[in-house]
Amino acid sequence: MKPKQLIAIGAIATAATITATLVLSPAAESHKSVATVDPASQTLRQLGARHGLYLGTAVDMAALADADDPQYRDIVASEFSTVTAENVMKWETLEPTRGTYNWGPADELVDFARANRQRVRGHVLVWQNQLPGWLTEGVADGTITNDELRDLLKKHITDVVSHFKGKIWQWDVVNEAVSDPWDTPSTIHYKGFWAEHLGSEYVADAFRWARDADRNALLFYNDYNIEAFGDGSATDKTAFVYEMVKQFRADGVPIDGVGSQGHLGTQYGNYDALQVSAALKRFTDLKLATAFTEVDVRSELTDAVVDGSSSEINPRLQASAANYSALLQACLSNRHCLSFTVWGFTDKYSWIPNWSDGQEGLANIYDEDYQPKRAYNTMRADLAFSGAPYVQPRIPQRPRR
Ligand code: 9MR
Repeated sequence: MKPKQLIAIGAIATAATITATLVLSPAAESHKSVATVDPASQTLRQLGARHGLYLGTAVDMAALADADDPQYRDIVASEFSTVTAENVMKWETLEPTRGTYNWGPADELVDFARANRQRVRGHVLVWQNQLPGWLTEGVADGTITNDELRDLLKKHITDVVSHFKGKIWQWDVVNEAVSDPWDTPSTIHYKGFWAEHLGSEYVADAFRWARDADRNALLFYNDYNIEAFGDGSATDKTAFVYEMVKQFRADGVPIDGVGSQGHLGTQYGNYDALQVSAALKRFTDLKLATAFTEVDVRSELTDAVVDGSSSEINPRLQASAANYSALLQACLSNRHCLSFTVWGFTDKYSWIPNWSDGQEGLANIYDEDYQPKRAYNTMRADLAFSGAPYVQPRIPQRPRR
């Protein structure tokens, strides 16, 4: 690629960063034709900017505020161009007491992002987990009827989206609304608190209410285990989500994108970039954007791993890196894949050990001491050595509807 063309791409994204960070190789200097980057000197966000791709992380606000752990804050600021609140934009945190909002921690993240020229993914407006006790208890004891519940959901979406209006790039409007093949029945269905009380129509309503409150934020449906299509049968979760959003498009429901979380485990084998890119293409052929929203790739912590056996640990780190790479390459292959967010960057604060009772871990791209792992370097290599014609810069505008 000629230096001139690279500068043109820089004009679309962040010209200053890109032109400043490109390094001409000695060969290019003599032939004036090829420009390469030195990935060893580039951060994820710098390398992503070459493609107009935003690299993100979920942020643990307690870690960000911890004065004894400045490295956490430094890495969030230097490596990433978009941030997601890991927990502080969830309903239980935002409205712990009915009618009294606690915006503080979420506002802090938005301010941090602004100071560091980062975009914010809003997570999450509607989910069956991390709901405030007053809401779930009120429904359980009958003091909140289903009609009132619907009104409360509308109010919640309206209040939250209005509060952050103009500050959120992408909202996860509805999260994890559909079941998994291991649930009963195994045929995929709408699951959880909201579907049980309001029926499946709440999903489309949530998008309409969010759009009414902020016409510029991109509105996403977000879920896990939708990285690739299965056999298209009634147990294929990706196919179910695809049909759902296709219907939304046909009905004029204001949805802009599908977030594929990317919570993977090395014990389940490796995805390859082509099958993941095929899935992204099917979604973007519906004129929807996509994003990877919560990527981490965990491993089983056998006794040997815990004891530090490198012959047990290394294959896990390699498999983890290969999965990060498959998702990132797929995202690079599709110009409507707008961002690639990891669900925390360091094993130090990962949700995995808690969730798995200490059975799984090693899921992130830095270890507990902030040493970058193979996955981090693999991601940088993917970003550094990818280019046209298969890798296209993102389109900066909103997707057409
Ligand atoms: O990482 C989050 C963890 O700290 C919380 O305890 C947990 C509660 O359910 O939620 C985690 O984040 C989830 C995200 O909001 C939605 N997708 C799955 C994530 C991992 O559970």
